[in-house]
Amino acid sequence: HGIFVERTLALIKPDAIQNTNEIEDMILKSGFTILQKRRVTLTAEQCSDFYSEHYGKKFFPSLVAFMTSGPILAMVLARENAIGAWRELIGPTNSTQARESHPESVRALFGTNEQKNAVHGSDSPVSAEREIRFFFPNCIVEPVPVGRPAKDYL
Ligand code: DGI
Repeated sequence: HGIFVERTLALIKPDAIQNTNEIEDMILKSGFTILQKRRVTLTAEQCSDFYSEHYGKKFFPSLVAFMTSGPILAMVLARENAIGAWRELIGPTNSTQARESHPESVRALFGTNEQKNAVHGSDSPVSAEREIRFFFPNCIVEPVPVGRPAKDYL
């Protein structure tokens, strides 16, 4: 019962890493708590593992090349309905389309096209659990009641 915080994985991709401060401001103004933060540069093998659901698609090689082209920032975000709320804030996958339909979204503001789209967000609870563990193996991912001190769920 009650209101439960949820966690999601956010990535700031290489094309938007210089906009980290503005994106973090949007995250905090939307009521998220940033529980964990880690700057990493993925190897092609790590990136292929992270995006394994897209293996074999025609854009997969360029997706991996792009995502390994520089540092990314991985964050665990917490909020009520964090997964849906972060997907809403980032907007549609294609940044060009996002500028038409969701002009205030992160992808509209900081992305370029369907590949260079500034940020990632988990699309379901199962994905969020897997993706949080991928970057933060020690992070507890079960939802916990609002009001619990942050240190209890780091
Ligand atoms: O969950 P999303 O990131 O919104 O989208 P997704 O899981 O379908 O795709 C993962 C990433 O792969 C996406 O952020 C950008 C890239 N991508 C998806 N579809 C295309 C694509 N890149 C290219 N070049 N072309 C595509 O059709």
